[in-house]
Amino acid sequence: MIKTVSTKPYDDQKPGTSGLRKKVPVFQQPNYAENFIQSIFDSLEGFSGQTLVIGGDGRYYNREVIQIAIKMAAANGFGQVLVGRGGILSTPAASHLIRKYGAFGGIILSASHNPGGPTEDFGIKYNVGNGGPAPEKITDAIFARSKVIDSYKIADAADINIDLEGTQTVEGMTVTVVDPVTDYADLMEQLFDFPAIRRMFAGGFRVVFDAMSAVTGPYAKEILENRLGAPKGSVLNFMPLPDFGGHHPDPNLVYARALYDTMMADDAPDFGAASDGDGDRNLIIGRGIFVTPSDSLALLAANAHLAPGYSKGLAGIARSMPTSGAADRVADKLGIGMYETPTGWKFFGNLLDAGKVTICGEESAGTGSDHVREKDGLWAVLLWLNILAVRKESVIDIVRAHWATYGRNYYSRHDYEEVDTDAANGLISALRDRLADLPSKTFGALTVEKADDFAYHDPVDHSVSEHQGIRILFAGGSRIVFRLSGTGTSGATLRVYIERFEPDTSRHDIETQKALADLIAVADEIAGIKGRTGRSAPSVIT
Ligand code: VG1
Ligand code: CO
Repeated sequence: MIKTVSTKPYDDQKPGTSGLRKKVPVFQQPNYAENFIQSIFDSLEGFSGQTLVIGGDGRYYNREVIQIAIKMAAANGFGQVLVGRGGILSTPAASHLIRKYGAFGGIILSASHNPGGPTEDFGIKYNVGNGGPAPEKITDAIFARSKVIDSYKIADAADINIDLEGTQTVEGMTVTVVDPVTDYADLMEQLFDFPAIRRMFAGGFRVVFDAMSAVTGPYAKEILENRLGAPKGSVLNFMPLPDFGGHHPDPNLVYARALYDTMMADDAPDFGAASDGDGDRNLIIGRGIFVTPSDSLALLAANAHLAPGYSKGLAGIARSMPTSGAADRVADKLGIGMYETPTGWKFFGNLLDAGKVTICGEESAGTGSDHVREKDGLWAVLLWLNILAVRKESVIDIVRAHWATYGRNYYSRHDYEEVDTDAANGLISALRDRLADLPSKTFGALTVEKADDFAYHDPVDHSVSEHQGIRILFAGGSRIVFRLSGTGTSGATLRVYIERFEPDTSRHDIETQKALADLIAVADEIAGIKGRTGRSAPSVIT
């Protein structure tokens, strides 16, 4: 039986950089998840009889919302739901399933790199038929709908057994429970030279992958250990846990500190990597060297042709605006297009669909390609391994050679988390007010060349996205970017992105924070970070 349930709207269901993210107790309010899911369906057209992919990163509340989403899909007229066994699908695997099975779209339940648990974070994101996050036009429509919604539809049916592979039926709709790993692992096998990586492992190359008790565990076990023959135990923390073992599943130098320490030790393995809660981010550390995500994007783009899936070369590269310009230098040398987009993977979709770019990346540890429409943590790890297997050099040697060829973009991001929302908004609007008089001002040895509030003009659908971050560009190529996070769930997070280009090879060995010290000081001078936020230091430096 299909029930129509009356409901009252909530006013805070605005999707952020990557879907709607809130604390679990917020999602547990009466009809909160139902309202948002119905608002998604009400903003779409033409899905009757079509397929919807549903899965999540296994965090607390995942299984409950999966049941709701399946029953609501049935009541709203979908013909089939594909769901990962146990409700598990990494974000890139969900993207792949949507594409592979020609689904109408997908609902991904995740708050990505945010912690999980009864009082931590949960999230719902809608992906469209190309497998990528819904563009702003749709997320704006969902938000508008959520503010006026007065009823939702749901099948009054027993729970679906999501742990049993195979087919069940709910109100005439087919529910197919699939293995979450197989299709994705098969795709990786098509893109990369598995025999070469297997030989490298057999030759004693040592890899360690930290799944951070999040969704990539089963994927990494299957691909690295089972299919590629890495020794058992190469994948750490491989059981997805609803609270990620109490850890913060964000693969950066703060939350993946143990991996970093392992990789800096004398007897370090050859290659270390980690992924985040939903499997779309990657951390790459070679023995004795952390590779910044911005450098990793540039290095992967420069070497991608060594992997079978990219042997024809790249059509172009895209990066989010705050990501360093290292990849631009590679695009320049390859003579291919370079695109600068706002933060968030949804802005890459059109460029990928139009065939303008092959590889995309963000400074926040996201890299990916046209194989899916999400960033993809394990994909980046496997591309790195493929490159290492072909070049037979160490990570550190490859990185140094890259800097020698292209120059080094020193880069760091300083995050001030959970600051007062008014203070954060005040800081940004004060910067905005000063944009006109900053050019040609000097700060020590630095002269401002240009200052603006980044706006993106999509070259494919010509949509415009404004207010995507304050950029202060200095003569000589140094840069400071200020923006507020769109993924947090309490207070505001100020992100300050700092970059300096160094062409001189003899100056490629400076400790990053030292190399950027003058810019870090200027960032505070221009924005008044300490004065406005009351913080004397960032909460996280990546
Ligand atoms: C952050 C990152 C951004 C990334 C987004 C989603 O957004 O800066 O680059 O795309 O998270 O990543 P924000 O608005 O907080 O800066 V995750 O791994 O959801 O999927
Ligand atoms: Co993520």
